[in-house]
Amino acid sequence: VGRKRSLIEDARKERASGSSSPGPSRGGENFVFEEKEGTVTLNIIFALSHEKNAGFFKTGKVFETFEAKLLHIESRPGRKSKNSGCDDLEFFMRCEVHSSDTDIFINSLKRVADDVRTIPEEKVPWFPRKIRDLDKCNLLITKYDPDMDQDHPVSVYVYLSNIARGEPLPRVEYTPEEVATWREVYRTLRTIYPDLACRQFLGGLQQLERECGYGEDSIPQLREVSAFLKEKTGFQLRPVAGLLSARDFLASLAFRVFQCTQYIRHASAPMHSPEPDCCHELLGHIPMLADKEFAQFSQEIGLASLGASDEDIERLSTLYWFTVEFGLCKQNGTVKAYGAGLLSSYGELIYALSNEPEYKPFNPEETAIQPYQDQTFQPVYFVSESFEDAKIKMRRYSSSIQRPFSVRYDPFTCSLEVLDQP
Ligand code: HBI
Ligand code: NLE
Ligand code: FE
Repeated sequence: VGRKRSLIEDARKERASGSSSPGPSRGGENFVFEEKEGTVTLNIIFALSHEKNAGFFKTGKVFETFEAKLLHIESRPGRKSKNSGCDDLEFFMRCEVHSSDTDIFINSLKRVADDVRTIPEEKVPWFPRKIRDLDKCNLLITKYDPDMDQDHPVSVYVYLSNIARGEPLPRVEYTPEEVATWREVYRTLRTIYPDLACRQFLGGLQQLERECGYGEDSIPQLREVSAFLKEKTGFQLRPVAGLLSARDFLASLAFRVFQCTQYIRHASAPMHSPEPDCCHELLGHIPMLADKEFAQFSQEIGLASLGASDEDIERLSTLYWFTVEFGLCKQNGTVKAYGAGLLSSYGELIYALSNEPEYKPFNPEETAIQPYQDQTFQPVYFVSESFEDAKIKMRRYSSSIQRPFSVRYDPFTCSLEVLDQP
């Protein structure tokens, strides 16, 4: 199980190394760096106060003495200057020294500069800070071709730039055969929704039918649906050519952007598709994203994922899987579906709400490590008491994820404020 993960990570590292910017953003203890052919790379921060003006040249002398190879240098106003108005400067330097000289080199710097510290290499994975950065979050894992053998997906990378360029969402001319598939999916699902779907979903779908042209006769276009959602919960859609890496997919949720596929499943299998398609997005996700509470829940998973470790991404995407995709909840004493993967699959929706599968109460610590199935029905479903309850539990879980910073979303600028923790 799991979606072609090594591919994801390789490509991500490639991208990260292309766009990484060194910066003196995080402090730490003296840090031993990777050793290569007798040299080590150090990231050093030190301060020079006003009185120590000549200090800069003295530090240069230390670099010269130890034959330190300077790789990068930056300066910024130091901490003291902010409080006392005196103009000290803080320097960030990245350099290579002989491994055996490391300690004496740092000690020599300490004699001529203040607050000498070494800091670890940037270990936080890159993440988008502004909504237009999402143009870099298009790491495609599989481009789905419904006519192709399921076992042989093609891997490609596609970089769309809709957000940055403000391009309108592309319209798709669906063939009569494709519309016929949509009709069949819509018609069969519509008959079982009233019994099996949660209240919020039914409300959303009714609104879409009234206000957004939802119905069995045509496949709704992303442009209209996106405008509808924007008014309801601020979510907007952007087109994507297939399955994205979990990191990129979750990151877009932080900005209330939902990445949507536009192709449709093969006519021969209208009741279940292992990969997302427009039936899944339009019928499964969109009605739920029109609910305020649920929209908030989705965004919060996205915010928790930003800059998280690979292990945390894995757990968050499992949580996303068992809630947003395959979640069940209690309503008026009965169990209903709210997961999009269920609400877009006639086969699995019936199965999930039959007596066959195992149910477990939703509990993030446990749910996060449950193995999941992405080619056929789930072996187990997690039942939430309510969205409110799921949100509170999820918040508690997210706050336990260790990150050396915290993020806050600014809805006015659609960007993140990233706060270094004291
Ligand atoms: N990409 N386009 C697309 N749609 C998804 O639903 C999706 C994805 N990539 C990853 C993913 N889902 C899962 O890993 C989630 O659990 C995050
Ligand atoms: N199994 C779902 C469906 O048939 O619509 C799609 C799941 C996508 C994660
Ligand atoms: Fe989905």
